[in-house]
Amino acid sequence: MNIDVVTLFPEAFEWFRGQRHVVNSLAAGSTLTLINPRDHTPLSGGQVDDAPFGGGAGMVLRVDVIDAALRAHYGEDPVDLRHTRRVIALTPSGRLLDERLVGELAQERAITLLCGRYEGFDERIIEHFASDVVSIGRYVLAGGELPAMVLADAVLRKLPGSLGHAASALEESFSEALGGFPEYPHYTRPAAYRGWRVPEVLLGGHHEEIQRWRLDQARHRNQ
Ligand code: 6GU
Repeated sequence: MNIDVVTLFPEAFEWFRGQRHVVNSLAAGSTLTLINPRDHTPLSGGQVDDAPFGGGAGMVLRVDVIDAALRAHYGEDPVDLRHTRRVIALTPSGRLLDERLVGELAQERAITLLCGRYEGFDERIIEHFASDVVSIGRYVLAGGELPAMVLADAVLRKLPGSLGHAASALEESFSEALGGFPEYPHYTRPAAYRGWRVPEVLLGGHHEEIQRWRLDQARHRNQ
């Protein structure tokens, strides 16, 4: 999968790029490309945003700047871009990111994530360049960078080669068998700590019983 991120803060992704499953995904052929609108702005002084028409606090990302950045990177009118790849604007009021949307995006060959900053995007960016508008939760963050990393993290770990073959195959079956989430409780050594004992069934080595117990726990947790 090719993930392009349009962000005024590409350096924010350095940590993310070093995460094991991201490194694995990139080694397996995925790409993570950062596009900084400031590098492409037609305005002087690196300007990318402006005061909102009608007044109000904060600054708004300009549509001409995002147009120029997308056009420079893709070599086509960004109005057409969304017909060949998902162009996802990240804003707090968008469609909530959930496992289903993650699964949907993991099927794509290429996606572009638009990170807003300040008060957000000029609405024409969303209207004319975006195919999707996505939010990671009903709260407001200072920008779309963390949401972009959350989305990319969730999508990349779905791809083969990200978690290592065994782990991902295992996870897949858990996910289906447990109705969407590998959400049973986990325990490791010591088997008893301060009198807190690990459930006996997990210590017995009876795989069917363990599987039944986990399924039961997962069901109860998801209610
Ligand atoms: Cl996608 N952006 C911002 N700025 N805040 C958010 C969000 C996105 N999702 C939840 N809060």
